[in-house]
Amino acid sequence: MGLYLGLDSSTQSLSALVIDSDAGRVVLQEAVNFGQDLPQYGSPHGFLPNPDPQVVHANPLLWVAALELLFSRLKASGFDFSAVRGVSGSGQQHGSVYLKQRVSDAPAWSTATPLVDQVKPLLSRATSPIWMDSSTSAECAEIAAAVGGDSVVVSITGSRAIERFTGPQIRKFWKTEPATYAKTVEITLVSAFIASILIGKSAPIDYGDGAGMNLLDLQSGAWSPQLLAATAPDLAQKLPPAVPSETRVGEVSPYFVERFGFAAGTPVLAFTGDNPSSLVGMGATEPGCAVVSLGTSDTVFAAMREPHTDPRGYGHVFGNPAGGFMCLICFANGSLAREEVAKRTGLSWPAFETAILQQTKAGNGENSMLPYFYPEITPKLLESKLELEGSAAFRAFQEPAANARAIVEAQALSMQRHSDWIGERPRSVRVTGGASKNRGILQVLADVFDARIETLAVSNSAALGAALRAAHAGSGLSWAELYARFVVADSSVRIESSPDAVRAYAEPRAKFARKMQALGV
Ligand code: XUL
Repeated sequence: MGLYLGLDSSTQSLSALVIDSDAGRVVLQEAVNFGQDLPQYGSPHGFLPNPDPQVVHANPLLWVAALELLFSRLKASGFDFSAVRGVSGSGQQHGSVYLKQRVSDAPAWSTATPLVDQVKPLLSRATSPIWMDSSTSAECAEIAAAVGGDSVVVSITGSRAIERFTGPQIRKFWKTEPATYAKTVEITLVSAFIASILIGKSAPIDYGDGAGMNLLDLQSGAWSPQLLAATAPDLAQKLPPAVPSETRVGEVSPYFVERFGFAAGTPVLAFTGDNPSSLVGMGATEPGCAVVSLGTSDTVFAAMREPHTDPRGYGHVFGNPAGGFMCLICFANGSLAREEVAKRTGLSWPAFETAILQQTKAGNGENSMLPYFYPEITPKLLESKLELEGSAAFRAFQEPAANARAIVEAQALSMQRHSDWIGERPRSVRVTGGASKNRGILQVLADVFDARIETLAVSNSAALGAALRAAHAGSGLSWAELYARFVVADSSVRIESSPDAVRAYAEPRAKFARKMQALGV
């Protein structure tokens, strides 16, 4: 039996998924929800409330506590950790953790004390800026200016200098807290931080996640001296090395062997970002397959043979964990915006689906929405921008069905517009993430993209991707063999576009484009 464990530390939860690579079976799935299961961290959605909507930080100890809780639950349920042949994982991208002692230089984890208490003294900074933070516009401009403009940043790193990316966040930290920056000996990503906890050593950063820092030279695979210098002093010494995603970074530390019963020497493969991991979990590591992920953030991504970049400047190029590159566009107003509409209209989630499928029509009559309840990444809006156009009741969120359709249509139109630079129009789109269970949303995506929609039997594609990566490294099975066993379409979901609905979106699409132009984005 070849069991492989995949972990995904996302914005709101930490999940585990175990596969049996020989039997082609998902053996278990379990998750810890940060807000519900660890309320003592005061982070109902996984991050710390802040009066400034542009500043979004999380407590990195919450992620450590979640790991310990998740493993305790698995052990209590009778799971035999000693059967695990390899582990990998993924994390929300861009978020950074600041240490005044490297994990490699810290005492070995002791089973006599909770892990959180042993990690706390290593932190130089109590909080971690995460991907939702948009407070670094000044630093982005400074970095771009220092290297000769945004086009230079794009040509080296695959993205413009972007607010949530780690480099601009590090620069802001250096500018605002220079003494603490000087004391910091290691700056790592969420993914590599969790890997470090697991192996009890400082884990390297993989190309998939490392490309979301505005620091990695995509062609050489090394930190770019130009961007390091433009970001903050002595940064080269503070970053772990960047490595290919298939690197074995260590083995599960004795702490986890003793406490949970892992076999000594269980290998750990480099962790990566949640989106690169999902690319694997969706079986989309070869070009030609577009993926829409509907989570806290919505993302659109696809594998790329050669890196090419978004002329509007919103899209990114990251490392593809199976080799080569992937492109990604990220929308911050994902599920939190959908939930906000559900809250304001009093619609339950099933009613939200019925509203779209049965009570409203493609194009939504005279009703439309600019759907930015929060600052947005794509298009870049540093402040919320919520505009409703239509009947008075609709504008007051008192036409629940039309309000539900409006947010979903606006999000789909935005995804389509902002992914047009990827290339060919996709004939089929694979959809994943919590909201991919909502057939109303899937139908709108089918009609806006004029594409067939597929969902997969396993919806946690990031955790599945992590387990598949561990299995690819450990089992000798090829990607094709693993995909044939685990990337299985959900045969109950067959959603095709409807020609009438496709036609009905011509005018809303043009109107959405006009709104974007009016905003200058
Ligand atoms: C991608 C991004 C988000 C986070 C969320 O660039 O910022 O999708 O990875 O987990």
